[in-house]
Amino acid sequence: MVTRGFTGKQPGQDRSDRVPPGQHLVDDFPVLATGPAPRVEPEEWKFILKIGPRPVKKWGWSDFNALPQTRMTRDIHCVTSWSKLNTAWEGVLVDDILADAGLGAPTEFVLAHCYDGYSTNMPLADLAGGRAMVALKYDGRSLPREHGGPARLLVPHLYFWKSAKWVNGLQFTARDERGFWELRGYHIYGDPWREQRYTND
Ligand SMILES: Nc1nc2c(c(=O)[nH]1)N[C@H]1C(S)=C(S)[C@@H](COP(=O)(O)O)O[C@H]1N2
Ligand SMILES: [Mo]
Repeated sequence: MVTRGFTGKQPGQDRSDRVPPGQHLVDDFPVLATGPAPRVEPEEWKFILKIGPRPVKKWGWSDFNALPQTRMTRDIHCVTSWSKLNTAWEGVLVDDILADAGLGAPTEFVLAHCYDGYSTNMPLADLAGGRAMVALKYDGRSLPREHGGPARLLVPHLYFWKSAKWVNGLQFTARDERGFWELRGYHIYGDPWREQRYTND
C-alpha cells in the first residue's frame, strides 16, 4: 500500500515539524492589512535607510533592482493562526542592502517603515545573516500589490506582521521601539515557535 510516507518526502520534512503551536496550514494566501493597499508605482518607489532621524542612503527602483538578488523559500506564520509552507520569494537580502550602504550595525534595533504608515520593529540580528530580505517577487512574479508590491520586508522566522508590506525604509534605532501592532498589544518580538502573540506571552 502506498501511504503519504512513501511519496518522496524526506523524514524530518514531516509537516508537523513545521507548524508552530496554535497554527494550522492553509493552501491559499490570505491578505491582511490595516487599511487599503497603497498604490505605489515602481518608478516612484524609494527605499531609505536612516540612523535615528538621519537619512544615510536612498535607492530608487532601478538602483535597488541592480543589487544582488537572492531566492528564499520559507514557511510563514501569521498570528491570526494560519501558516503556509514553502513560500517562494526573490529579492535583496538585508545584508546586501547594508553592504551597499557601507553600513555594519549602527545600532542593535530596526524599525521598518511603509507607504501606508505601518511600522514594525525587530532586532537587527533578525534581519542580518541571510535571515531576511526586501522581497520584490513572489512565486516567480513581481510581488502583487495586495501582498505588499512593489516591495515588502520578509522576516519569515517571526510572525508575519513583522514582514512589512509596501516597505519604504529601515530605520536604525538605539532602543527596540514598538511599531504599529507592537504598540497595540502584539508581542515586541513575535517568535511563532514560542507563541509570542501578545505583549505578555
Ligand atoms: N505596510 C503594512 N504591512 C503589513 C501590514 C499592514 O497593515 N501594513 N499587516 C501585517 C500583517 S498583520 C500581516 S499578517 C501581513 C499579511 O501579509 P499578506 O497580506 O501578504 O498575507 O502583513 C503585515 N505587513
Ligand atoms: Mo497579522
